[in-house]
Amino acid sequence: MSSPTVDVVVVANRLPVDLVTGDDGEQRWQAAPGGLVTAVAPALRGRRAAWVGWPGVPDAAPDPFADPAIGEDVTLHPVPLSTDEVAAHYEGAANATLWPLYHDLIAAPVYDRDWWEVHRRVNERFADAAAAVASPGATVWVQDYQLQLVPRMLRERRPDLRIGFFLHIPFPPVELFLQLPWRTEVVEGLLGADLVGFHTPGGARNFRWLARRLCGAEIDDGPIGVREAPGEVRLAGRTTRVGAFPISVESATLAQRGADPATAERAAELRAELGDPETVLLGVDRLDYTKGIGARLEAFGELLDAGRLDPATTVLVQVATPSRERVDAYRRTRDEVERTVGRLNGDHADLGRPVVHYLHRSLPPAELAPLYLAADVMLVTPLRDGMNLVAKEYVATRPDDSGALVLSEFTGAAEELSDAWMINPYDLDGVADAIAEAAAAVRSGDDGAHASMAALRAQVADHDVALWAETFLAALGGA
Ligand code: ADQ
Repeated sequence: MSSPTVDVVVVANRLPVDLVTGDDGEQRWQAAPGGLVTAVAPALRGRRAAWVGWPGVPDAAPDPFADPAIGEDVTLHPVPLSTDEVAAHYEGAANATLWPLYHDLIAAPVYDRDWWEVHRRVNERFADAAAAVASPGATVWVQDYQLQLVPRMLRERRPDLRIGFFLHIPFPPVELFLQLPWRTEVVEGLLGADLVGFHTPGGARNFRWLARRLCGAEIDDGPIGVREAPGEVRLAGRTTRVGAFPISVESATLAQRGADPATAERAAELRAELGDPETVLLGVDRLDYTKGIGARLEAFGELLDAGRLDPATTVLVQVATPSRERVDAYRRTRDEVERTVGRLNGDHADLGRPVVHYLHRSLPPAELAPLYLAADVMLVTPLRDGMNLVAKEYVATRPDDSGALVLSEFTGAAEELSDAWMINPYDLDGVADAIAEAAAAVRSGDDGAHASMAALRAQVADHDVALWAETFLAALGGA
């Protein structure tokens, strides 16, 4: 099937629907979990659009199709990956090389030349697929760290296209980035775009500096604004703009869900099921070593050990989505988290009353909302995170100014949510103090805590994900 007129093409590692095999052995498409669909899909509505991505299972090569969950106007173009390509490109170059390198070397990146060779080939396949579907002069929006080589490859194939790229993870400090054996190739790959977007001005500045250092590009040294005033990088007669576009959540939808009496009712039930504790602490994350789950558990344990929190009246709920379970570092992280949960419960729980309730699974949004309402203190403690949508979801879902957000300063979200209880996740005393203070402030209905939550809610209500997509696409249109 060909798509004769496609004005906008999204190119992402995954399609917005996954091919899954049901209990009956039949394969069918199921809405893919994750924020990218929610973030990008609304921008495609009402436009003739295509989405190019991997269907999520090795060796599957279905024909292009449309899915009612995404919209009849959006043609989905599967890019097949073999089992070996999933291992080398996705689990290898993307998740064992680039992911740890871009997250401050929390885990040691593996620099494997064979993986990179496959990674390059897979990026070419995505570029070929995008080049084949885009109409003349169409806009192509390439997403994330797995596809950084695509903008240049696509420009070589289709110089008529308007190409945008957005990086969902942090762009690292320049000294760390310089470790990458393929550093120039990555920067040149991104410079194929007309607009390169990051969550924060810092990421954009790092990239601009590297474009000069590694490619000899001419750059302007001016400040880079948020959602406006991108910087410029000029190379070989072309200009690439680089800017900061902090992603967000569907604030109004979440607020509506949070204000629904059924959500409040379920939240009350949840608190009762937890034994009606005075204080509920909550963590919701993909089970990833970047998320700092260990740090928050350790800090919580120290508060219990020191008698600063009472195990009879405090519980911590940790929901952790299984993630990248075939990558070694993720298996180790899971083991460590589960060992710590076991130790904390062994030391502090009573029969039938755990102090840490741990779920290793994903919850549907309808079940996350009551949890957010039930939580007095939300713990978002990553060692490094591009943005962190969970922090924004918690704030957007709260129906009033109660509750508290403990937030790592190493998240992109910290630049906007400056009224949170800010922590350095490497400073366990500081994490413990912030948790104890936030819990006490919520318990006593402290005015300052209410004012903080009011400011956080206003920030997220005014800066939702639609604004993110609109400002990026508007800047790309003007590029
Ligand atoms: P992630 O690393 O996946 O995203 P995050 O921004 O927190 O991190 O988004 C996770 C999403 O998954 C949220 O919408 C959250 O509700 C959901 N989720 C997490 N755990 C869940 C669970 N147990 N059950 C159900 N849902 C769960 C990457 C970057 C981030 C960046 C986003 C978007 O690493 O820094 O914010 O992309 O750009």
